[in-house]
Amino acid sequence: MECKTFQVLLKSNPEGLILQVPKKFQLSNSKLVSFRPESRRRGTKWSNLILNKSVWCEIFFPLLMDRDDKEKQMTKITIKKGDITEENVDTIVNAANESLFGGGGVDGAIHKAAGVKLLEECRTLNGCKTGKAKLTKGYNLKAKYVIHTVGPVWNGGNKDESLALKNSYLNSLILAVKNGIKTIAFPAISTGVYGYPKEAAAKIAIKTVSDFIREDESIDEIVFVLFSENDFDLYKKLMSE
Ligand code: AR6
Repeated sequence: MECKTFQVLLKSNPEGLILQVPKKFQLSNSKLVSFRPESRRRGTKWSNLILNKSVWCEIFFPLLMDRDDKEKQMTKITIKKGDITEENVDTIVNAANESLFGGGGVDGAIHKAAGVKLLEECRTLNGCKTGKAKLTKGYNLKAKYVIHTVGPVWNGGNKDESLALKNSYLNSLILAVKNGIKTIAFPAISTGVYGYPKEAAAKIAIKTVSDFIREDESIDEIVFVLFSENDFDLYKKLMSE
């Protein structure tokens, strides 16, 4: 008989003992066949089942049913080479400046494609601090919304630029979730006019997004839209590591 082992974790709480199994599986019944202490593996999503044992366990494959439907609901991260203004997603993210009054680069392209109404709405927002994010409608864009975030200006790396860049991605994702957004496209924030080194910025972008979707599965798809072939190749390389 084919046998596969999975880590499960038991936790004590006032209701009894909670068995956590990787989220893609559910137990078809609760027969546990052997027990083994293990350290918790990073990067696995867990779901809870109430059981009456208090140790790590191995479970035979026939006792598990693959939850294909659940798996499909997990957030997908994709990369694409192209112009973010063309993206057919719920929201695109703009790499803006603190005034939110438009500018060059992706900001200029987004304002041009969305039309003057975007600038009118941006004028009502009182700007946006570095690392924060604000939401507007998308107007003439395919995207229903634009999330405007302000990445850090690169200043040599000793001015908390990495934290500010992480916050730009994180606050954009938090705002997206608050607004029920299911699909979101990001440009490579801060890596143009603001001069953030591309590889360091890409690592922060990928890590922040990956960490976020481990905790929150409500977004269906996150797309990194890279404007140049080089940026696309860089993300491709980092995503495969
Ligand atoms: N689609 C996708 N990515 C793009 C597009 C596009 N249409 N156009 C440029 N990029 P930047 P920053 C890429 O300079 O560094 C503005 O003036 C570009 O190749 O747009 O955060 C704002 O008003 C680069 O990889 O944004 C601010 O003042 C990335 O988008 C300042 O620039 C970001 O480059 C913000 O600078």
